[in-house]
Amino acid sequence: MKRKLIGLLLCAAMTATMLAGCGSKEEAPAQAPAETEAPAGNDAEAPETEAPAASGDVITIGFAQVGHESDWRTASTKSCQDVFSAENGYDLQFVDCDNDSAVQLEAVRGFIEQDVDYIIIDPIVSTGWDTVLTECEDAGIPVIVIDRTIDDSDKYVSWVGSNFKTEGLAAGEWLKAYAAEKGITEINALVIEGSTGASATIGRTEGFKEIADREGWTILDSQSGDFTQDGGAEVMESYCKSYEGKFNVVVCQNDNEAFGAMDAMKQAGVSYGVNGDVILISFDACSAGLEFVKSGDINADFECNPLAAPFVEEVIKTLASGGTPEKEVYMEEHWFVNEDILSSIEVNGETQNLTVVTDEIIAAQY
Ligand code: GZL
Repeated sequence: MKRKLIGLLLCAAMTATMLAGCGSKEEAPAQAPAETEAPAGNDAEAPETEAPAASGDVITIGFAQVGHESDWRTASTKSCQDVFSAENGYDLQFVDCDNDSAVQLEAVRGFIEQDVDYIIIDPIVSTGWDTVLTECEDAGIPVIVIDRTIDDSDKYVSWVGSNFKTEGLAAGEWLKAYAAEKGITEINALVIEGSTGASATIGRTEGFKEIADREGWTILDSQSGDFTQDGGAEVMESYCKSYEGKFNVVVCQNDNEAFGAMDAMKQAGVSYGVNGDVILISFDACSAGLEFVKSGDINADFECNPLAAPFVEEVIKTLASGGTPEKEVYMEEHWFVNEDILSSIEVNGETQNLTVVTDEIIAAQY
């Protein structure tokens, strides 16, 4: 009976969402659920509300997570484990897919077999999803996507995450404004990309390249460091040999790659950061990354908020009460810098503030 009811609610929600989705391209960052004030920094705490299991039934959730490759990923996993806990009335079936897409598809099929109530997916790559999402739909199990996007199917109820292209555009617009302030007229950049095929990689690469092309900058090379510290170190070591003395900007698509890149540049005798020869840009803005921004080793860090679980629970509560959740829920994010020489940048015609990193912000970050 429960499956049937959820199946009916899901069909109603999908139909209503598809109708509502047409033309609604508005993208307003999600505020922390009404019951909570997001504390300084960006830790949106789980809302103090009654979980949908108030009826006494335990809600089973299957969560197919990308892996354990970065600080960001650790925070994302913890966010879900904290919200979908036994004391909150959930049974969370968690699978760490270790960056392996085949394992991730198998995990989702396993959740269907287990007949869970909801499935959460953070898709390792953005394609190859329609078949398994159709199987979830046929089984009447609502799917909620977090973080990275699925680009070849819309058979899911909601997606909660970030606009990765906006993050890339913001990094480019900041670099343009920063270079002007510093009297830097020529940009020769090296990019360390995230995991190949991940929407976070695609979006950040696309956004930064759009500004680079507009400003006539040179991107000397762009290779994947797979969002890991080892990957960042390996690529940067190779870059220091191949492009010795030719680059003045390094863009790492997450903090862990930046940690590796710093080690490699140090080894190669290349100075970086606010007082160095190379401007270092990063993404994610985890606490460890912001420590390096505050020390001046990283010039700017573009946040990608991993704390999606409170917003996912809102989607589940809406569904459980027969409502139609938003198809897209954007997380609130900040652009962090070391120096206060710029207060804001223009991204897509919108003024976006820059935040100088403080100890309080670091303490409140993830
Ligand atoms: C982005 C997320 C990325 C992070 C990395 O939303 O998918 O994957 O930027 C993580 O740290 O590995």
